[in-house]
Amino acid sequence: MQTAILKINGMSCSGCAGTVSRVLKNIEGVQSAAVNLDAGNAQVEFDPALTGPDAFKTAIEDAGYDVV
Ligand SMILES: [Cu+2]
Repeated sequence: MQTAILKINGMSCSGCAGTVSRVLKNIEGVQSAAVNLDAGNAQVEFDPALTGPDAFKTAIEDAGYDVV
C-alpha cells in the first residue's frame, strides 16, 4: 500500500468532505480515504498496482472540487 495526501479546494462543509471521501473510496484499489475538512486535504491509502493520484484527481474534479 502507498499513501498520498491531496490538497483539495472547494470543500465548505461536512457534506462536501463526505462526497470527496465517497468518490475516493469508490475507486478500485483505494483502501481508505480520510478527508480533513479543516485542513482541506485527503489522505488516501491505495494499491499502486491498481490506481494512483491521477485517478484521485480526476474523481475529485468530476465531483466538483479542485485538487491543487
Ligand atoms: Cu458542502
